[in-house]
Amino acid sequence: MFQKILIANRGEIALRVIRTCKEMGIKTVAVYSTADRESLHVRFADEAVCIGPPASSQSYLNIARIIAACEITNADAVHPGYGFLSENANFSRVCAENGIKFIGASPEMIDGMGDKASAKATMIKAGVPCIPGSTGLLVDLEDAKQTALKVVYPVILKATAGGGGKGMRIVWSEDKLEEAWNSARQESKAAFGNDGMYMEKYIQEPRHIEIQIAGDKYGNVCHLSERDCSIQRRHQKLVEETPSPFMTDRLRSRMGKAAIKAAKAVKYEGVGTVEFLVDKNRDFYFMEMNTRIQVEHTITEEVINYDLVKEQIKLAAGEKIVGKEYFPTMHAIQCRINAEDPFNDFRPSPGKITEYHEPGGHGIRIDTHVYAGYTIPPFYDSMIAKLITVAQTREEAIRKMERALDEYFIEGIKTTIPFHIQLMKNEQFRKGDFTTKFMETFVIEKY
Ligand code: MV4
Repeated sequence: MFQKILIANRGEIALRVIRTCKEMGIKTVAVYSTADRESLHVRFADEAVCIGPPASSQSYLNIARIIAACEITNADAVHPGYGFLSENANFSRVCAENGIKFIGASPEMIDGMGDKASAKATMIKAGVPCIPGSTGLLVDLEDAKQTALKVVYPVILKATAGGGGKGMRIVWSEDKLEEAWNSARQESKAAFGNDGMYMEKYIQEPRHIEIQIAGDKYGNVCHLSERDCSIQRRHQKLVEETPSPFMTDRLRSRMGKAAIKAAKAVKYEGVGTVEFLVDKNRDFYFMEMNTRIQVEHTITEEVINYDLVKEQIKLAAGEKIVGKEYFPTMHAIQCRINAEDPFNDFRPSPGKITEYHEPGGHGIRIDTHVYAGYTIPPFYDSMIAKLITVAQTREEAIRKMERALDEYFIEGIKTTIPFHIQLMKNEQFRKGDFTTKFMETFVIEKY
């Protein structure tokens, strides 16, 4: 097992990883930018190294400084959390070259899954259901036209280097194709330095359901059930839950098998997520594979009663999966509490938290790095806390969430708590009747 892990991240996830390391008897090193001196991850780690000024590019994304911090502290592994360098093939490679275990995917895996068209080709070959579309990259506009005629409109153009909806265009008819083709390529080139595009049939009102997987270096893979992440806005997830209200035993079994097939096809090691789109007929399609611990891993932990970060560290150290099947009987929901103004187009609202009171009691979990007197810096992600409820049924988990949101007081800044309070009361949400389009029509009442 590792002696000392450096956490190449900040905020709640840095704290989350430190907590598990402590429980495992592993020493921890925090790294921080000058904007994060007062952050809890700095205080709770055994050691802390300042790695630069506030800008992420000069601190949390600065590979040379993070490797130097590993060397001066003698850390033998790095946990990258999510975001930042967690899916950076170059960082994974540099860690390996310096004899530091990267607790995440290999450079080859990150590159292979990061290129969406080639990831899809791999999955088609492995027999994982994928959305009908182009075979690999589109050569030119003419190729796009011909492909669209076969796929049948509406179609969607996607950037092969994409993610988070960048370089993506829905095209409803041929007369709109040229403009979409040009603007998607331009956007993709600017964002990723790569304008490779592929095409798919556009699935109109899908749900986003993902399967948590874990694989060991001996080729064993298991799945740990699903998470429904359909409630999102501009590709930012707002609420996640498990089980999905749309799930059936049969669908879970089919999606679980497909996720395991996907992971085995690439010899996946560690914890990961296979994302699927699920249409109204419960047909499902591979979208992408995430090679990191995700923000929403918490709800899976609550229903399977297992520490996924601990599992991740053990798998990275070469331990074997104890072949288990999970049959979750509980329901968990997570609300992402962001420092944003929900009455003002979710505009970021950094600043000082003057008063802070968090809910407690049975079935409530809060993962956060904030406290009364803490100042949220304007340089990073606006998520400041994750509020998770777990109960026997979805109905109870929602009621518990309403109760917890009512008890949650964060003063001095705007937060998304009022939005979540309204969402929990929404009839469609309560019925579990939602798709990825839900937020396009959800109206937040101002008060
Ligand atoms: C799609 C789609 C419909 N049809 N592909 C959005 C992000 C990127 N990873 C894939 N995305 C989508 N791909 C086809 N063929 C709809 C989306 C999509 C979406 C997917 C998951 C969660 C939220 C979403 C919001 C808008 C669009």
